[in-house]
Amino acid sequence: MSKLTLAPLPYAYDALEPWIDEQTMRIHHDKHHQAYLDNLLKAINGTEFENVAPEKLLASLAEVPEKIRSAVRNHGGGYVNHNLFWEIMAPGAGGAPSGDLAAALGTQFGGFDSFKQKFSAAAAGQFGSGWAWLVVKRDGTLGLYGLPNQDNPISNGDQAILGLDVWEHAYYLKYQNRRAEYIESWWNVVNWKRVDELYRRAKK
Ligand code: MN3
Repeated sequence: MSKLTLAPLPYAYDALEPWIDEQTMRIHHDKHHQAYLDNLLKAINGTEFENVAPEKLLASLAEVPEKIRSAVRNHGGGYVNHNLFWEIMAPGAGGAPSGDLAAALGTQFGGFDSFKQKFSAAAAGQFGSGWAWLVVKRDGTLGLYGLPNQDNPISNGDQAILGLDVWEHAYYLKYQNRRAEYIESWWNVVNWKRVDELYRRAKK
């Protein structure tokens, strides 16, 4: 049996108000995230992969048997992606990063505002369900792109340090079809301290 569990949110359900509403956080974490975990467990329990970290499975999907590959990709991706999502947000956060990450964003994207604009555009332009990602590539440089569904950058060999969920379940209750407004609001809850930690860890 896999030992994976759903960690509680690192803050209260209403802590990200008014940017992300309590009901959305409750359903998103307790129902959607839980379902990704449940379905991942259904796929891997009783197989030789039940004690393999889902990140490791996502990093080498080709080696996962076809029978459970889609489940691992979609539900394992959903499980891993949301673990990151909760921790890169925090109440009273937002603003701009500092330190090494700020410098790298400046060099690679022409400054923080320009990075923000490009990341928002990737999130807004993701057709249908998916995520916008800021990643550290194998060579240590940053990358920015959107991916469909629950695909995680680790399947491309990249380490995600920031992700924005643009599935409708992430914003529809409060923002309905106004994805751009959700994206704009989301910047107010980005936990740059945590993103910078993930950046420095990924660079090692
Ligand atoms: Mn989601």
